[in-house]
Amino acid sequence: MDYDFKNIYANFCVNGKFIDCEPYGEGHINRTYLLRLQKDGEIKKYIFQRVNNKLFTDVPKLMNNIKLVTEFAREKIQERGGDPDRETLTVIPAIDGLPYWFDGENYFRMYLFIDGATSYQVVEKPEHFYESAVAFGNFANLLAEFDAKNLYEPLPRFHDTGKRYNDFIMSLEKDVKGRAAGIKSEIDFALSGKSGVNLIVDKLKSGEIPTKVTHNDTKLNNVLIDDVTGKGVAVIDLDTIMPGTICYDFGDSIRFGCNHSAEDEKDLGKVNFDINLFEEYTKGYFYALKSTVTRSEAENLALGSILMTYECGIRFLADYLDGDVYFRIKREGHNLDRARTQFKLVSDMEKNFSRMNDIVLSYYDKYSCSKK
Ligand code: ADP
Ligand code: GN1
Ligand code: MG
Repeated sequence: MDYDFKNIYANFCVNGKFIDCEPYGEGHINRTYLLRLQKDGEIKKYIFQRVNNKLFTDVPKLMNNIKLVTEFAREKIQERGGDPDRETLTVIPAIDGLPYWFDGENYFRMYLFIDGATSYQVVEKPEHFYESAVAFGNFANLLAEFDAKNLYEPLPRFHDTGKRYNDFIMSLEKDVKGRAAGIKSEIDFALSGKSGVNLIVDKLKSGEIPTKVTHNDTKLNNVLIDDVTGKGVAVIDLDTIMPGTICYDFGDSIRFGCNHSAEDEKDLGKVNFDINLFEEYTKGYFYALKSTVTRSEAENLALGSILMTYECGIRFLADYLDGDVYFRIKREGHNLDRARTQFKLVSDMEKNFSRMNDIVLSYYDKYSCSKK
């Protein structure tokens, strides 16, 4: 046990006898645990997290964002007759009323555990991927009605691929661990992407692509899929909700889900972009978003997929060069393995680019008629 959970959880508005608190899930950023308490003969489960306050430098403001978004979502879910305890995150307040507990060094937060649903690390059934697209699409619809003016921006320029490229160059120049010499082909691949890095950011700046409130971390393991119905239950991991573009949200889901291997697969022979899964996701996303997708967004969804995958690859590679200080690793070379899978997927997507665009535009045409 990493922390004195028995004492820390007592600072939250929950009651019950402590059973255990074990590491949970596969997130790369926060420390996540499943806390189990016993009350009246029943087991109560909670997600207990230590928020990464090296990255999120103002956790109180971050938690205020999450409170605002989840309270907004709760109301909508209730209006629709849904179950808000299951369909969105429920923040458990601390005894002082705040949505987190600060012990003088670390910030902790607690959510109701959403039971009977799974967070997948790889697409096991195309239907799950389709349903994840519907869930993220519905979430985007929900955020469209959310008043963004009180939203704090926790990680500015999070998906500014040009900035990510410059950060990569800095890591390469510093080469603090002396690792650059051993990864020449990966570095060359990263450098070869330079000309494309601003393609979407520039269109966002000019207004050609609309800025919307987006999730920004839409990988499959950030949506919970119901174990019985196979439908998306809840979109989770709300740390990065900020202004952005759906081209990035769509693209990040494609990056993670459109292949049959894990993000850190070592055998690149197993890493292949699957155009059929791409179509499944596109179908689900347009089904949920319908005519709210603009032509300029549709024209950039395939490009967003390549850019998100490339961006994630250069972030993993930069972190490998930096000595693995950002993404949590479980083995030597873990971030290098992750970068390699992303670069393999980028190459595959480039070969499929025109088919990807055709698929997106066919669904755009199908749903855009409701605009007329
Ligand atoms: P990170 O930012 O580190 O990715 P997440 O908030 O995504 O952290 O949590 C990590 C994992 O914990 C998720 O991928 C999911 O498996 C699980 N998880 C998080 N919140 C809940 C919840 N409320 N109910 C059930 N599982 C959850
Ligand atoms: C991180 O927190 P998690 O594991 O859901 C990262 C994303 C990356 C992703 C790669 C705040 O997501 O940007 O795309 O790893 N989150 C942050 O798997 O940096
Ligand atoms: Mg996560």
